[in-house]
Amino acid sequence: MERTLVLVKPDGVCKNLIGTVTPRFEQVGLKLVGLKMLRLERPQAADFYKEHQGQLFYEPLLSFMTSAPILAMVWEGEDAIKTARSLMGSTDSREAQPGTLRRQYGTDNRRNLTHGSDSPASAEREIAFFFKPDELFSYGASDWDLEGTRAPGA
Ligand code: IDP
Ligand code: MG
Repeated sequence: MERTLVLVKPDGVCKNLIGTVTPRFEQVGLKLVGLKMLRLERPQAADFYKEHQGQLFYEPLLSFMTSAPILAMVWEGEDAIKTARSLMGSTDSREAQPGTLRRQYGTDNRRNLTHGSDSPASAEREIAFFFKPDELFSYGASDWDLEGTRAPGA
């Protein structure tokens, strides 16, 4: 099963959209296996986005990403990387496909609500960036249903 890192960026958190964004990933069949809220420090944001160092938008991106808390999530499922990115839509919210999260709730090409890993290699790096192995969980759909294993009357 593939895993991908998804962030709700500061705009999504500040607009109270956590409860709007997360069900969308559940609805396409992905499973949440890791979750935390944190505020990025500038050096962390710089490291996370280091592939974009030197771009005109790099410094404003770091300011944006450190402006408020973010939600970091790991979603698991078949084709999780592509599935999550198609749900989000393309980078510029103004040009993203109608119905995508970025188009519905993002603002422009910087303030675009969510991040999603773009390849298995980035997913591996980005998941490890935010989560220790014991902060990620494996579980099945019926793991909670322990009735058959209980002693009578318990
Ligand atoms: P992605 O998030 O769709 O993978 P990337 O090209 O990896 O897009 O860019 C990382 C982030 O940098 C974007 O999500 C967006 O917040 C910001 N960004 C990308 N291109 C621009 C731009 O041209 N102007 C302003 N911000 C940008
Ligand atoms: Mg990217």
